[in-house]
Amino acid sequence: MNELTGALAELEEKSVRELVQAQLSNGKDPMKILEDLKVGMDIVGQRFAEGEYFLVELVMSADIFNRALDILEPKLLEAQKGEGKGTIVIGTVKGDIHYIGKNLVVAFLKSNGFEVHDLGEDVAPERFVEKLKESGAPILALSGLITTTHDVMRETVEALKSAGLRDKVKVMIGGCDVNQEVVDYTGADAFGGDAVSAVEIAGRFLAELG
Ligand code: B12
Repeated sequence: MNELTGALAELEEKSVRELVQAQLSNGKDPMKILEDLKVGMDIVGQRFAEGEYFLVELVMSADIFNRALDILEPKLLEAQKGEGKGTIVIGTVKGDIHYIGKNLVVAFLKSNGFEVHDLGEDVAPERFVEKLKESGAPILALSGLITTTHDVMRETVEALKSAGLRDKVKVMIGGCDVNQEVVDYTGADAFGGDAVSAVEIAGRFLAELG
């Protein structure tokens, strides 16, 4: 575990901020810094699952990560200046309030030129359908960090079918424990592991839709 990952795992806010500043000043790739922070969050999650950390530590980790992101985000987005032309509806699905990763995906998509309708967290399938109809967006992006959200993602894809939208809208999913098996289970079209892949998938979807 490197120093930055360790500082986040130990919830040392001041060290995290100082390390991020110092590493940026030394020219370290902001994407690598983000990866180290993400690994730190995964360790916090593991410690929570093992009973070493409690909800208060999860909340603290989110706060520390967000503060680090305030420093990092402008640099991260500098490298993300694409010409995406499509419209995307995104949200964290019903029953889930995790938004840090989803917000990063939103920032990367916007920075790459996509028009993004972010419905926030705990979003019901009907709300996604409503926004897709209203905006005419050809892409839906669903985020979910808890495993119970896989069922909700599936319900959301079903709701698209019932609304007659499934052949007009491509669906990508992402979050914790999301893989091809979950794509198959939910009926989505693709999954992405990070914000960069969300941008790549969106571009691919648009090309496929013609
Ligand atoms: C911080 C945190 C919280 C914070 C969230 C703050 C907030 N509002 O966002 C708080 C304290 C609120 C929280 C609450 C809970 N949490 Co929590 N949390 C975490 C933690 C530690 C980090 C999540 C995070 O922000 N990571 C950093 C971001 C940058 O990464 P990310 O979210 O994965 O996003 C990236 C990718 O996944 C991807 N991505 C994300 N979305 C999408 C979408 C698309 C379309 C694409 C392509 C890509 C993509 O791109 C992002 C950028 O790289 C995780 C541990 C973990 N391993 O993730 C647990 C974790 C997700 N939480 C967990 C749990 C259990 C809970 C609670 C149920 C705890 C409780 N008993 O109340 C509640 C859930 C309440 C609810 N109904 O949602 C579990 C879930 C277990 C499971 N598999 O079901 C985890 C995995 C911890 C664990 N190991 O036990 N949590």
